[in-house]
Amino acid sequence: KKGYVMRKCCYETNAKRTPFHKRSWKMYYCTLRDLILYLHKDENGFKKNQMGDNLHNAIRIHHALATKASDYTKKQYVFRLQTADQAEYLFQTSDSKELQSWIDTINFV
Ligand code: I3P
Repeated sequence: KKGYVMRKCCYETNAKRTPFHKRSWKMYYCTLRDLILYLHKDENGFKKNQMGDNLHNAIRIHHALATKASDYTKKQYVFRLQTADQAEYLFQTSDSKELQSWIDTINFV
């Protein structure tokens, strides 16, 4: 699965709260491959990096959980991603269909 999403970091590894200057929403072209979610600047970044570098902007989703962020009311179509190493992110998708599709893809991959 691939597509544009907005992402906000909430907690880093080991449930450490993301500092204020790193908590803003940013747009990424997001792709999922081999249990890793890659966050590219745009589609060209994806084409350049598809061989698998850019690891600092990659989220391992093995034993991760995606759930609708119904408690987050500032934006629509947002899901929360909790990783095995206790990082946490919010992702905003474009509509309810995309929201469910990302959640299912991450949870049932
Ligand atoms: C953050 C930015 C985020 C906001 C976050 C701010 O500031 O405004 O949009 O999250 O609030 O810290 P900056 O751009 O200076 O990094 P919301 O959109 O969810 O409000 P937070 O610290 O309460 O997460």
